[in-house]
Order: sequence, then C-alpha cells, then structure tokens
Amino acid sequence: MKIVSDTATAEADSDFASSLLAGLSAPTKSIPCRFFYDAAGSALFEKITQLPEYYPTRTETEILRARASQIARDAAPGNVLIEFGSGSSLKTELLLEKMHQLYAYVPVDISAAALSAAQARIKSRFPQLKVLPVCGDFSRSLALPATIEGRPRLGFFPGSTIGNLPEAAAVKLLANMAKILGHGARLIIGADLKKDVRRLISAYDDEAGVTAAFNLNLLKRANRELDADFDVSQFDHLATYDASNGRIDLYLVSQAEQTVHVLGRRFDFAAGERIHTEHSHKYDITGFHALAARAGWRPIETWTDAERLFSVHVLEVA
Ligand code: SAH
Ligand code: AVI
Repeated sequence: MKIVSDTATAEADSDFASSLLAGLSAPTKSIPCRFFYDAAGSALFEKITQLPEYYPTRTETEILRARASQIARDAAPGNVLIEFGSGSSLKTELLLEKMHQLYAYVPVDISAAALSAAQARIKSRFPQLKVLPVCGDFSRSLALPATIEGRPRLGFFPGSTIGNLPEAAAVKLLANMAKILGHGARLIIGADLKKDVRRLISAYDDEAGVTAAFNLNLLKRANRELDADFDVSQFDHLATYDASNGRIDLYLVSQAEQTVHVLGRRFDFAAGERIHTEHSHKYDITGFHALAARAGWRPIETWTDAERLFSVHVLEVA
C-alpha cells in the first residue's frame, strides 16, 4: 500500500537539502538526527538493535513483555493506539497481542521504508486490525487520519527516541503529544537511564562498526540525494559522553583538511573538524518525571529492569 505522496517525498527532500546546507554553514557544523532514517539508515538501525553492546532494545522489550497485560488495560475497546517513531513496530506487537478491541493502530514515522515494512508485517500478524500509517516528522504538525477524529487515544513512544531531542524540543514534543492524545489520555514512553560511561560509549561505538556505518550513512545519503561529493572514507565516527548534560553525542570527524560540495555549494573542513549528528540523552527517574511534568504529564507507573539500565513510564495528561 502506498503511504507517502509525491508531495511528502518532495517536502522530505527539500527539508534534507535546507537543513544540511544550514547545518554545514554554521560555525559549529551539525546535521539533525532525523535524517539518519532513509531506507539504508532504518535497516542499519535494525542491525544496531541486535548488537550485543546495544542494551536499550532488548531491555525495553523485556520490560514491555512483562508489563504488556497491565498496559493493555489502558486501551479500552474503541481506542486508537498512536505510536511515535514506530520504526519496525516490533515492540508494538507485544502490546497488540493483548489489545483486542482497538479501533486502529496509527504508526507515525519519518521513514517511509520502515513504515511500509512494519505495516505489511502487522497486517499479516493482526489481519483484523486497522493500520493507518502516517509518514511525517512528529516534531511538526501532523495530519492524522480523519477516521480517528473524536476517538479516545493511547500513545506509545518507545526506544528512548525522546532522548534524541534537546531538552526544550523534548518538552515541546511531549506537550504536543498531550494535545494530540487529549485530556486524561495516557502515554507509554521509554527512557534510557544514566549508567557507567564505558557501557554507554560501547553501545554507541560497537566493535562491529554498525553504529559507525549508521552515522556515516548521513554523508552517503547526501551523496545519493543532494549531489554531494563527500569522500566517506575521509570521515570517522566518534561517540562521546557529555556528563554535564547527561548525553551521548555522535559526531563525524574530518580526517584531513578537505573541501566538499553539496548542491553546488562549497564547504571547507579543517583536519579534526567535527559535524555533530546526534544527542542521546540519558535520564534518572526523577529527572525524567520532571521533564514530563514540564510538558503537562503526570507519572502513573515507572518500570525498570533488574540492572536499572532502562525505564518505561506510564504518563497521564494532567
Ligand atoms: N520505536 C522503535 C524505533 C526507534 S528508532 C524502537 O523502539 O525500536 C527511532 C525511530 O523514530 C526511527 O524509526 C525514525 O525513523 C523515527 N524518527 C526519528 N525522528 C523522527 C521524527 N522527527 N519524526 C518522525 N519519526 C522520527
Ligand atoms: C533512536 N534512538 C533512541 C537511538 C539512540 O540510542 O539514541 C539512535 C541511535 N543512535 C546510535 N545508536 C542508536
């Protein structure tokens, strides 16, 4: 089933073009992390989720597996389950197995490739379920399907994707989700926890180099889509931990002085110069509750694993 219109694809291309040109023109170069997720990037992210070093996916999955029946009680018959940054929708299956009378499942993702693969799998596993995918940027205004208008909603935002936004943007997004889901609605949200720095760094700089390939894919994507001439072999992947802000930062580091062209514009790099590509914030429970409260959410339940690596929260619109 076609889920992206040509207009949406053209908008996505121009968003990448204008964001990349702006990000490379700034005194400190950066590329927003939402551009990781073209088809190749989404496939690389799925490989990351299987890595021994990348504990978040398997840990959150185990928490959700243990709590799925409890979570399903928040989905009354006729509810709509709206998932933000749904990706493969693999974790969602754990909830859908227990939610029997949903009106519809609405996965929202910027990656058309991830959405259509997930939609096909969910439709074949749950043939009775209405699946209404929305391809778009959840931090902008989203056109949700008209058929869910007025229906009670339950939100799902797993993966600690909230951590990829700077704090002010995270509060804005959570507040917008409260508006979309409606008064009294609940949101099930995953948040990665602070921990030993070596453990964090190895999760973002794995032995097999999959996270490096995921990061470098941004440059390959620019070459594919924006007539850029990045020599990808001249950039290194770097993951650092910023303890004062409680976050992993990913960078692409220029190995040498070099010049790159994007859409006919010239960009000079010094040896060692960095392009910032991702923040991945890590929380403690009280810090996460405080963030949610600033966006109008009240914590109802919080679950973690035995090692306290990851947290899953049930929030309610206050
Ligand atoms: N929820 C899945 C996937 C997490 S990866 C899991 O828990 O494993 C993050 C997902 O969010 C990707 O599928 C990516 O395409 C999507 N995403 C990232 N930024 C986005 C944005 N601004 N708007 C919509 N989707 C976004
Ligand atoms: C999607 N997001 C929560 C991942 C993370 O852990 O911040 C993206 C990622 N980046 C590198 N590895 C995984």
